[in-house]
Amino acid sequence: NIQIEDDRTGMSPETLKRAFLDNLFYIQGIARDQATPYDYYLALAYTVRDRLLHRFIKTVETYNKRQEKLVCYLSAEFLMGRYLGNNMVNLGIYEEMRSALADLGLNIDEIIEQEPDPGLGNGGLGRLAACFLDSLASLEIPAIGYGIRYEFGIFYQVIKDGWQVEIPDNWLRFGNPWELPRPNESVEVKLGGFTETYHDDKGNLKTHWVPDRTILAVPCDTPVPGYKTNTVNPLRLWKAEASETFNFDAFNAGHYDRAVAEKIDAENISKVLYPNDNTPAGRELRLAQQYFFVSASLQDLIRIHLRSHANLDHFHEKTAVQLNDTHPAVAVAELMRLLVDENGLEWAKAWNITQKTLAYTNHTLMPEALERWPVSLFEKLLPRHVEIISLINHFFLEDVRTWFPENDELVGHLSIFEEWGGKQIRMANLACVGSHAINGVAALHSELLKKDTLREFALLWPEKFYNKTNGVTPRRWILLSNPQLAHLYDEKIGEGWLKDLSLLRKLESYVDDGEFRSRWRAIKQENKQNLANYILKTRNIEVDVNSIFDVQVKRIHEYKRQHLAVLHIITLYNRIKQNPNLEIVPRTFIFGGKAAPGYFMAKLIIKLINAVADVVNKDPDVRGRLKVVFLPNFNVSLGQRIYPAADLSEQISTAGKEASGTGNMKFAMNGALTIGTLDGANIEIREEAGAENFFLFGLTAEEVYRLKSDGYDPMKYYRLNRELKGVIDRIKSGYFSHGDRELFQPIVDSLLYDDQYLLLADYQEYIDCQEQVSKAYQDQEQWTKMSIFNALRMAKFSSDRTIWEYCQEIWNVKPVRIDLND
Ligand code: 26R
Repeated sequence: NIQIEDDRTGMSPETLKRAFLDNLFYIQGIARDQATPYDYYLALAYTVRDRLLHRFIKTVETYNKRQEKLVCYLSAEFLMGRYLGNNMVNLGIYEEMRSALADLGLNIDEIIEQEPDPGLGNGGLGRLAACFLDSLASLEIPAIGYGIRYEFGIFYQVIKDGWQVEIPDNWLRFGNPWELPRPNESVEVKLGGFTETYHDDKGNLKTHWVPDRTILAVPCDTPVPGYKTNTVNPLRLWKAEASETFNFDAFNAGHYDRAVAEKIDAENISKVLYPNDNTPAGRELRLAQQYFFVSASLQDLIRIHLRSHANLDHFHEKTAVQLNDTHPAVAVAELMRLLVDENGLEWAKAWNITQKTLAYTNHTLMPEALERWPVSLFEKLLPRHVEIISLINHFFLEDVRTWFPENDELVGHLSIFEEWGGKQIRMANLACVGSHAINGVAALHSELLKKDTLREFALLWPEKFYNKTNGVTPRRWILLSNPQLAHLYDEKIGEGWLKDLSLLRKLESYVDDGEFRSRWRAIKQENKQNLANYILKTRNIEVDVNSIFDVQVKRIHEYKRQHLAVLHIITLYNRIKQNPNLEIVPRTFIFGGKAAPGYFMAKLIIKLINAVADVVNKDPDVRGRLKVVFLPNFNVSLGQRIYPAADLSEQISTAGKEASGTGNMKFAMNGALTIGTLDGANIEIREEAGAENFFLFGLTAEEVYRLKSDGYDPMKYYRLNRELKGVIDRIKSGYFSHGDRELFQPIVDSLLYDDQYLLLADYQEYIDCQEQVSKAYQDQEQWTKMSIFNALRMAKFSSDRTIWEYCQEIWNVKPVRIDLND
């Protein structure tokens, strides 16, 4: 009985090598001596893809047969990062492939670097969606991710003269080997027009939507494999195209120019990701994007359901739809429309199904980030949905009035419509009313939601509120990013930790093993060296790998307080200038992150970081004790380089402002110590790591609230704190701006006269805490122990734990094992 491995499915290095060469020849159509690194990338990608497809097709087939409940994750953003390395890891063929390529004289790491970063997201929310897809497939949960196939993802950031400059991210330019377009499963999405009523054949009054345009939504599926499971779930992203019927009519009528213009209009819907994170962009096109992917996804789900059920009566028993923030909240109205207008269900029955299907995750407490759409704009695009939302609101408020008579204030807070200042639709209220579950993303955040942002809903429906503390996938954020660390774990306890991160606790006794600790330090040192090489190559700055790598990477936002870290740098700089022989523990400050293109203050903070870097890095008095580096274009791939190389993780947001944070988890898993406030998931990270292994400073959320209501005066801190005054005066003087006193004036003014994020109130405690950090770093043995405890105690922050909780408490779904021989 001879077994021959198939070239498309075989996993041995010999077969992989043959398949790779075959793809290079027959897919890329190129001879080996002509092939570029990108040809090698594509040949390798297709080799990996073949092995995915085999499992993908089996997975979909199994789901159709078994008819278990399906999770649908609706998200305007999926920040996936590169696929190639991750897919090889999850298929369990990374090492085999490395040796197959090495035989051909090729380096796998260089090939992996050829892939453009699929950056279809802004930051935390989009990356969370990507980690969730990895965990869903790894836990063998039937799931689909639904979103938009943006032609241009998050812009590419370059730094020119210290300023951020945005370059379009044309990530599809050289093709995308991972996606499978499914034009035959396209659906039509309507927009604009008006509504009219009519009587159906039974004499019932019905409403009919007459749109003024129809867009074709074409699904493109990307297979998402689980870690060492046979499950491969689809990420289904919708691409907008002009609908064929429309094209035909317009062209036939002889309006060639108009037809072309409308075709471009249609394609614009999935053209570009809005680069805003926590700052509003109330544009019509953004609402069109949201409705476009929500409508297409819900139509898809209904079609899937009706393939094997006679009607939609039990839709909610087979489908759980999660709304990733309010970006897809129009789903509440759209599902009602599809059920009532298009499928003839009664309103009450449809409403029951809708509420039981949908659940809503809130990701921000920033008031300016709560989505509101002017009714006039909504009506123009979605006239039928405004009617449906009005009806939902009418029935809802009727109930509220019977439960709480004569409480107009409560009604005002709960209403989906904001009446004053131009009528608006509050998307968070719509999401709450239409969902059976509402959750925040860290314990503190979920509490503040109930106490503050969604207080009235929590009073009304306490049983609807949950907490689901965020997590990140250890496959990408430990194994792929930090292979040396992963190897150390494998060596000591085998590979099981990647599926059950709590197994790392077994290693805790090694903190007392000097040999283990020096091995731990050697890994960190090598990671730091790799990053140092990257910094030299890309920025031409030499950094000392024995200095503290003090890192803050995340979107640039005033509430995240990158400029508080700058105040610390200038404090140290001023001390050195006063006493050039001062002994300080050397530090390398590393920053990275994008600013929303329209967010002036955030862009000025980037300029300030670079301006301070220019002065500090060049000043001979500093003599290498301080270095400041801004790494351009922070993205998933750069994160994979940075987190493993960090000694210190900066998590210094104003308490109560950062919903969770997820970078904080990636740092800690890779053995960085955190300096942080009691905000978001920092609180839980500290609980897990142990307070003695965490550098805590700053006001609590409660104290922030009280200080503000008592009347906060930042000027008081400036006047009373000489060192702080010295720092601010240094910026004011034009010292970092070639004598220009205007340039950073907006930052100085905002700190002295407003300071809504309380930098000055937290300044001294932050500086003192950083002093503690420096002291601790001087005892390398002790520091290493703290580092080890941090990394080993992060099991709670595996997204597997998070997803499992969603499955149990919100979605009510269970795993489906995929058998390839079925
Ligand atoms: C509506 C528009 C202005 C907009 C608002 C907010 C667009 C994008 C956002 C991004 C927000 C929702 C976001 O990314 N929030 C982050 O979600 C992470 C995952 O839950 C958290 O870890 C992080 O604290 C939070 O800021």
